Amino acid sequence: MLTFSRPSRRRFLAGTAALAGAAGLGLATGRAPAYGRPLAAPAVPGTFPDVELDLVAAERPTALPAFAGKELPLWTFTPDTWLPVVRMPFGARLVTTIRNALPRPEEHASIHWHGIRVPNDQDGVPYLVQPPVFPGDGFRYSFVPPDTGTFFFHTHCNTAEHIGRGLVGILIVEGDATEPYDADEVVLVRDWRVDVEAGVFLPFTTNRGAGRAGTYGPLRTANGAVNPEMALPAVADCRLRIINFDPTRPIDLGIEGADAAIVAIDGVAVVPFPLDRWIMAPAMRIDVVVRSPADGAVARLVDYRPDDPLAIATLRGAGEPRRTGAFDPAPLRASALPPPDLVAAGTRTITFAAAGEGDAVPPDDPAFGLLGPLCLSFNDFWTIDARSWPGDGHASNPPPLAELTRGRSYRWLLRNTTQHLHPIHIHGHTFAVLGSDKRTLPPHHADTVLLLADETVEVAFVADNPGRWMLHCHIAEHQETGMMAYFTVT
Ligand SMILES: [Cu+2]
Repeated sequence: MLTFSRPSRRRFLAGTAALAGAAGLGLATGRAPAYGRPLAAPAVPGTFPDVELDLVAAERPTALPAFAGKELPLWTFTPDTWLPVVRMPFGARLVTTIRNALPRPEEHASIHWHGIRVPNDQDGVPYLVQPPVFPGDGFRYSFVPPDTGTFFFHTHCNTAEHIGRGLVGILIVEGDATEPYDADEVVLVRDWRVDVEAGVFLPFTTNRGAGRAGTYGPLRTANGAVNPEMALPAVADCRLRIINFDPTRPIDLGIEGADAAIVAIDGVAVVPFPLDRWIMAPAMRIDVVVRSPADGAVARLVDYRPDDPLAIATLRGAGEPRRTGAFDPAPLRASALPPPDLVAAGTRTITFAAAGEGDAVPPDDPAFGLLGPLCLSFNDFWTIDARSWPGDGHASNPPPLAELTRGRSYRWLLRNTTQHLHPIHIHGHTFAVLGSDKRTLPPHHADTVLLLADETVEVAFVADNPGRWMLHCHIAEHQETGMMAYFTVT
């Protein structure tokens, strides 16, 4: 059995001095980067032919490597692979047709382009911005992604089951590299709610899980395999696009046996800093540059969150060394996100809480059918500003959480009063993360901001994208049991 040392948490804890020195609202920000090179100028979109993407959401029995030879009824977007990875040049238009061939009547499926600042009618949230796409029907999306980076797409209803059955694709908008890396790989980390012996899915959601941290899967994988070995060129600077696409489980990611730097968070470039440990809750991404091991040697991506740290994937070097000299990862191109005006910004605290007094503690009975085919949830365990999303999925929209003025900046204090963590995802915009009252965070942007237990994180953004936009927890069971809201920009 593998054992791992535990790197220090020092880098992530906000000490008294850091808090005392922080500006503004007294939140801790900033961390000195360990590598010298600054971000390059933003990428300039080029002129390219349209990128055509044809998706058919359907049930396709699939024997992933992790399933020990058993086929399970995955739901996927393409017949070729359970995990389509679309790479497109910056400036091209993505034209997607989706046909819904899911096997259950009323199981609708539109596509949300997570992290991409699309026009509102392309955002894929059923009822809020487009009609639901029922089995037998289709829909066409057409937009030019305005940013480079690592994104993904998925449906936006009954997501605990849709994600649980595998329905996801990766979208990479290229053009952010300043010099070529020696490799560029996707590492999608997730559980499966699978009984491997029996070759069956376990219930995708339970009341007990939905009212607490969520229902974890017992089968932990990267790219569909348990601790897969990934071959990388030896002694090379390799880009890994690491995506947590679990419905529920956060990981505390680190690396053993190699130098590695975080170069982007949620697709947005950051000045490279060492990957020590980085907590990634569902939907969060980091782009990492790792100096791969020598020929035949290995390094490991590790989740330090369990009591016994777990190897997520093994990186094996192969061939002649590609690099010499000290590790100094090439930075990416800076984002062109609009900088919020922090002085003129409208400010507000938004509170994420459990419904009722104290923590949400539902009955312990197993809950098959907690969610119905219309993304119905019959339980309200969680609230945003004291209000649960109504218990009928997206079908009847409550009043908006906030009505924002187009072009204005906003500073939000996202306050978690619960003992569980919540990754809060914003649609149509990207947050500048200003600081936390619990941790020292590097300056960065994110479309999915992690709130630890009892943590408050300050974010800011320019409300420059008109429409109706979701703000919700990306733990699928929390989203579906109340922790979901929307705001308007007009
Ligand atoms: Cu949550």
